[in-house]
Amino acid sequence: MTHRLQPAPSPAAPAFFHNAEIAAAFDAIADMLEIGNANPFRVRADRNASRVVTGLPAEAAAMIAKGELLTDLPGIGEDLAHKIEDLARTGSTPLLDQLRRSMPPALIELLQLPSLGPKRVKALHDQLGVETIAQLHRALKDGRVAELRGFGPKTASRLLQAIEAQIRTPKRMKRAIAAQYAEPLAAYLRSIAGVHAAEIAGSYRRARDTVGDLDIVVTAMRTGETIEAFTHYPELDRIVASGTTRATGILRCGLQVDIRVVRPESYGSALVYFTGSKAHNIAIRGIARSLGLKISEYGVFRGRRRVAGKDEQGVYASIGLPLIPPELREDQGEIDAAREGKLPRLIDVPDLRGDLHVHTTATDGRNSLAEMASAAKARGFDYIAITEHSRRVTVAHGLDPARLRAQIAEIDAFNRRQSGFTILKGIEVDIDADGRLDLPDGVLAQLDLVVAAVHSKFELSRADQTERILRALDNPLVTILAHPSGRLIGEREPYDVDMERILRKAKARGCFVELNAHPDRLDLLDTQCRMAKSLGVLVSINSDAHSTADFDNLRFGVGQARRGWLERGDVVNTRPLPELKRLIARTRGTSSVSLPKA
Ligand code: DGT
Ligand code: CA
Ligand code: CA
Repeated sequence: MTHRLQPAPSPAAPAFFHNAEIAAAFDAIADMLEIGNANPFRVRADRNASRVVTGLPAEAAAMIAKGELLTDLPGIGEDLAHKIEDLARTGSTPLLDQLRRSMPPALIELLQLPSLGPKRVKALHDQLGVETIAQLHRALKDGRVAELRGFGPKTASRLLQAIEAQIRTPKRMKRAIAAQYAEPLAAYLRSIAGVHAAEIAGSYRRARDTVGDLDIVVTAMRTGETIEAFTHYPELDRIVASGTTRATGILRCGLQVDIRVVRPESYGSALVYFTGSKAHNIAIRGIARSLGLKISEYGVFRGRRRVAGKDEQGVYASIGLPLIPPELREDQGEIDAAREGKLPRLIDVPDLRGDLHVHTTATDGRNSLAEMASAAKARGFDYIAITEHSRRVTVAHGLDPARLRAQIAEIDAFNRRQSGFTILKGIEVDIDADGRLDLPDGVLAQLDLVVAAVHSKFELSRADQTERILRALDNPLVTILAHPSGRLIGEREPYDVDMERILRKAKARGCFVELNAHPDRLDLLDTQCRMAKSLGVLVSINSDAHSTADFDNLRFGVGQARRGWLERGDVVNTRPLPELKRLIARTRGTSSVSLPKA
């Protein structure tokens, strides 16, 4: 083990602003313009800018630094490119500064509450002087809000419930957003002189869909100097606590970081400890105790003698277990499985051969069919399915039979020109409240596969919601049930539905359920992945891509699939195209091929 004796200087990481921060700035501009009654077209332009930045193939700051022209990208003109450059460099624009000066900043937070749009926020502000959530809370409890024109007791009580729920539940960040902050921070830490390794532990490493904070384990001989270098990270807003082996700081984006620096001989045990989960840690400590050992973040000890600690493998081996993948460490049966040699061989990103849920500019996507295909091909995929929205989803300019026919012809022509890569013809057809599909069977039958999804009436009773989806799955043309729980992380709870009955129906039909990898969805839920696996239903991990950059989201879907114990054999889009085609044919009852064993 080498270690350098010179003091660890803090590497000069350039300060820049991440795409998520730029997008948030555009959203803030749009929100404030809206509260200020600006022209709706201006508001829409800024909302659109936020979406464009979110879909960029790389950090805007990095692209600018490399001299790439943002205006070469779809949807970005001169004006927007300038704004993005300002935001990437300084975190603000003149317009944003001006809006912030003219408006109390907490007003924007009010917009996040359900049933509060800009008009109502303006009314609360102008008539009751409400500028913060705390002030709104008081006004609601006093009954002042219910008396305001345009509110009423029902809205007031819904608002009160929402605020009180917000107070009870601490704020969590979506994992894909956290990744934008976590990964550059880990890279910075690894670049500090004398640092051997740095790993993001905690719920992030376990691939939970959201994270409360980041827990980072670093190994270095000179712990104090490493902590010192951390405190100079340009994106830190403030340090809350710091000592010689640990520190807690808050990043500019609001995310808390707990950092722990340990000596190399303790790295594995510190990683195990800070990866958690707490329940898993308690369980393995119990096993250690029964063997006369003690596990702590510093190592595994028999009396005063260290028996393991420098790597995770050794820590688990000391209690007679193979290494357990972080995503399984929830004390949900992984320890028994490890003991019995029955740990799953979890799916990995390179196992995917294609993507069965992709949009293009024909509806609400931002890249053409050819662009999506070449991006997929560049990732090493063998196939994608183009699955546009159907006509009822009017906000997405859904396809009617005539436009779908035109796309079918376009795809056929594309496939004739290509070899070694196939575009499958599909649709994301809307399921109506009664379980009927939004396009006639005669049209659906011309496609290679049909993805069916719920986009409305989330509030149906459990019985009705379940019946609705079961009925849709009764249609032998349906291949995949997309985003089956309907949840949007932090925005919309899963709808009330009997998922086990739905999965049993999918099993009976031989059709698949989607794990939608979009960072806002991650749907199937992890527990439902396990249920699908145990019932023998194949899962399709799909990006739901609306731009070429969105294929990167598949890794978050794979993370969630791993939390759901899924192996390569459990996931339908790991199959080579001919096998996929046989499996699809089977859902239509046109073939008697049986499911290959996982
Ligand atoms: P989060 O941050 O809410 O998304 O979830 P975690 O799992 O990252 O939890 P966090 O940040 O409170 O703690 C990180 C890890 O540290 C946790 O997964 C296990 C470990 N840990 C924290 N507190 C305790 C504890 O009281 N006992 C044990 N055994 N481990 C703990
Ligand atoms: Ca954490
Ligand atoms: Ca923590």
